[in-house]
Formats: sequence, structure tokens, C-alpha cells
Amino acid sequence: MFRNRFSRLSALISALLIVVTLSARAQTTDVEWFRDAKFGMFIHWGMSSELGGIWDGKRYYGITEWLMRRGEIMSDEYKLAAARFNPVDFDAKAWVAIAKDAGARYIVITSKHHDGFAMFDSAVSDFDIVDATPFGRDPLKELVAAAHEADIKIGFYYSQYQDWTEADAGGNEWEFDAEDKDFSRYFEGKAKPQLKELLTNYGPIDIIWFDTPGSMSKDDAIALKAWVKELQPNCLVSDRVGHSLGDYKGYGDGEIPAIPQPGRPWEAIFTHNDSWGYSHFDNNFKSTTEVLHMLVTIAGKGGNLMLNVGPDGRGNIPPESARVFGEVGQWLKVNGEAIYGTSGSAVGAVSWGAITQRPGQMYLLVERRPDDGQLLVPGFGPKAKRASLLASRTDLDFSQQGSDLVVRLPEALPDARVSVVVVEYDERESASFTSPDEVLVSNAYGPVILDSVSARTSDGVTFNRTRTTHYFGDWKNYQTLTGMESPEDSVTWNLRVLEPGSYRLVLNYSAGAGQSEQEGVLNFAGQDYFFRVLETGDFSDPGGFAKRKPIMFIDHPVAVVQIDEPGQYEISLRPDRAGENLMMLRHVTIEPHD
Ligand code: FHN
Repeated sequence: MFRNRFSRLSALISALLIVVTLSARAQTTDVEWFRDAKFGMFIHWGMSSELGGIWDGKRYYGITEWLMRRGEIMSDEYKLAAARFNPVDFDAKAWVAIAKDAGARYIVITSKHHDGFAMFDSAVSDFDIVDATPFGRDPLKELVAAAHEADIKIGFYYSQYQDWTEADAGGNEWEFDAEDKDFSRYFEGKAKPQLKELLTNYGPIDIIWFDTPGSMSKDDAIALKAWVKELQPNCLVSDRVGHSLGDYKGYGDGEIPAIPQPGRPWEAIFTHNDSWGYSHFDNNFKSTTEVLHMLVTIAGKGGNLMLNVGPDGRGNIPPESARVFGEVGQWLKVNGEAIYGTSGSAVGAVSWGAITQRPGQMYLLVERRPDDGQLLVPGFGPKAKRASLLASRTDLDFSQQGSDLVVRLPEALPDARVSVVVVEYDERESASFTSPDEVLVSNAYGPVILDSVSARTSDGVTFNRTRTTHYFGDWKNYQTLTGMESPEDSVTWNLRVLEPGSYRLVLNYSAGAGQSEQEGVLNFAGQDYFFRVLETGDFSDPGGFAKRKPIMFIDHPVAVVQIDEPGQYEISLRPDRAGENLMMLRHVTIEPHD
């Protein structure tokens, strides 16, 4: 009897649990705001910003928020340095204004990075900005309030696995023996309680940006994500919760996917210089033109750019970051229609810039005006109704032949960095775009890059996402081709040459000692051009190029070719004889040779 009642009760509880789980699942978080946002501001800020990459007078080049780990600093000693962090210049409203004026639609700020220091008032640990510094204020409270007031989305970065001041967490093996660690003690005792503070004491939070999940299992990640949603159903969770379980896809630091990625919303993450946290000696800031190039390239592939700034220990966003963000904002004020809420190009890549679209409108983001002013969009199926400059709504002449649309640009464009042309068409014809697999080449385009992604490769050749870091953690990503070991292993591009003329063919590659002395063959329009591979730097491990060393790529001019007729051509590369992998090829440039 008791057994029966007990099993009925447990059946009831299980049924209830199923209902609760199902309704929680049905309640999917709204990611559409994120898909449409396109531009976010990342902020890495913590007590390590005060240190700025220097410990005991020694400069640690690379990402400065890793100073504690790189210097293998003991946690007690590191914690004492918090007393030096007093960001009296911090002004939440001013930061939000910089983000807002930049056209960023969301902000994500570090609430606790790997060093374990909480940038908020935490009852869970005294190693936080209120208890451990003279500052005594909770900047996250102020920032969230300012963001809510300005109607900009706000998220918290939280390092869920690494915490170098905690004996049981991941990351600090110079002080705490890995064998003695009890990860769940840290996770249940600090990470979750702090996350609960963040998700219950600050009002609506739009993103929890997890990072470096380490050895956390898939079940851990599923449970963590579900638990965040229990506390705030509308809060998005970044992909680095682990096991690709985020509400949106994330790429590696400083990485842009090779080809357009429709479907799941995604984000590319870059920092404005080379460090995420403030550095006393990293001034390698990207220019406004470079940031705009990233923004339009990423939007053209359907994603968001989240660009990081590293405020200093007094609470100032580096003036160069503020300036560039401001200029990006000025550009977005004029051209935002071509970015926000758009999807990536339906006709693939173009040599003169990038393309975004929304139903009924295609945006041509012109980074380089063709010298003859003829802007060709191949694969344009619908009948174009109107072409105009977005900045002034000035009408532009255009013509269509087959699936080619040609827009005639004025002599002077509104913005030398990126100008936008809007092409209107009947949205019911949206399905008639095609994506030709030819690279457009013309003297009027200047140098055109044939990248590794758009190459056709034979079986032995592999496409790689090659990455390296120069100092430490400042990742550089390259898309490369390797595996050309015999004359059968080739890479080929289809070209559509628009103008007769003389062109120089330049290979961009890296090659170690094993590669040099080998001969390669570049074939253009049926004609072979031989060359010997030049050594640019050693392979230090047999499996690939060394990490934490620059990979040196050379521009090696191989041939000058004369093209008498516009039309379709093929260019291919192969080894002359069987041997080692010929090279690590990044791209081929075809440049006008006047
Ligand atoms: O280790 C961190 C790093 O410090 C920084 O926070 C970046 C930002 O994406 N995430 C990790 C490395 O990928």
C-alpha cells in the first residue's frame, strides 16, 4: 500500500517535472533583437586594468587580463594589489553615451574575469570592488542603470570555470594542486551564487557572456543555461557556456567566418587594440576605416561585431577607442539602415566591398569605387526598381543584363571609407538571387584577392583555420590551404575578367625550411608559370606552424599575364613534382600591371 502510494506520488512528481521542463523549453528566449543588433561594445575592466600588464616593474606583452597567470602571482599577493584600484574617473553615463553614440546596440562588461575579482558588490566573496578597493562603489549597478535609462541592452561577462584565486576552480595550477581540486565546491560555492546575484540584483540582464568553459561537461552546460533562464528567461547565454549550447553562435577571438553564415545568429569578437584589458603599452588601435571594414564584412556574412574597449585603472575609456567608436557612430547614423536588421549577401562576395539585404532592398557597401564607376553585382535575379545613394537618396543610373546588375556611381562618393547604394526590388522576387562562384577581376578594381575560401581544391588539399598568437592571447586568424604534395594536388579559382589588360599574379604564403627549394606551377589560361618557393620561417613542430610566434607571409610575384579578351578564366596552383607540402597558401592577388 505504502509502496503504491509512494510510486503514484513519484509518478505525479515526474509528470509535473516533465510539464515544467516542457513549458520552460517552449518558452524560448527572444534572440531576434540580437540578430538585428549587429554592433555591440565589449568592455574588459577589472583590477588588472590598474596593473595594465606590468607586475614588479616587468612588462608582460600580450593580453593584460592574464597578468596574474602569466606572472604566476600567488593569490594573496595579487589580492593585495586590489587596494591600488580606485577608478575615480568612472562615469557610467559617459560610457553608455560612448556606446550609444557609436551605434552599439548592446554592451557586455566583465563582471568577473579569470582572476576572480568581482566588479560588483558580492556577498559571496570579499574579493570585489566594493570590499577590496578604496573605490567602494558598485560600477555594474551604475552601468546597468545607465544602460536601462538609455535603452541599450546590457550583458555581463562571467568566467564560470577559471578563477585563479580559488583553490577549487580551473586555471591556477601554479599555486593549487590540480589533484586536490573539487570543482563543484567552487562552482556551487562561488560561481553560481555570484551569478545569482548578477541575475537577481540588477534588474533585466540581456546576456550572460560565459567564457572558457574548460572541462565542464555537456550536462553541466545544459544545466547552467537552464538555470540562468529560470532566473531570467529573456537573458541570452553566449556560446562559451560550452558544447555550442549558446543562444547564438560565437567565433574565436578575432575571427570572422570564411563564408556567410545564415541561420543561427552569430557574433564575431574583436578588441580595439591587441589586448582585451587595458595595457600601458599597447597602442595598436584599429583605425575607423578598419573597424568599418570589419563591421561591413561581418554584416555582409550575416553576423554581429562586438568590439572591445579596455578602460584604464582610473575608469577612462582610451581616448583613441572613444574617438574611433564615435566615428563609427557617425557613419552608422547615416548608413545604419544598411546594417541593423539586415541579413548577409545572397549573391556571395564581391571584390569592391560587401553586400547586406532585407526583403525588397539590397545594400551595396562600396569600400573601393571601381575606377570606371561601374559597380557590378553578379547574381542579381530580381528586376531592380531603383538605385540610390543611401546618404542623399540621389538616384543612380543602372542597367541589367541577364543576372548582372550594373550601377553607375558618381565621380565622388559620400564617404571615402564605405558608401552605400540601395537597390530596391520587388521582395516577391527574393528567391531569384544566385551566388556565382567566380571572382570578379578588373583593372578598375585595383588589386583583387583570390582567397583560400573561394578556391576549388583537389582531394589532398585541406582548408585550415590557422591561428597563432604573437605575444600571448592576441590571436591572429588566417584562412589557409595546405596539402599540395604532388602535381595532382591543386587549388583553382574561376575568374571573370571584366577588362582586358596586363595583370601581375602574386602568391601570398608561408613556407618553412622543408618547403624552400621546391618548385611550384601557377597556371593561368592554360599557360604554366614556374617558380621556386621562398622560405619565410620555420615550422617548429611537425604538425603545423608554431603558436606564439608570428607566422610570416610573403607576397611573392610569380608572373605577369596579358589578357586580351574579357571573359571566364581559370587560375590554378600545384607543385611541379611530388615532395613536401608546397606551402601554407593564404591567397593569390591579381593586380593591375600598368
Ligand atoms: O581568456 C579570455 C580572454 O582573456 C578574453 O576575455 C577573451 C575575450 O573573448 N576570452 C578568453 C579567451 O578566448
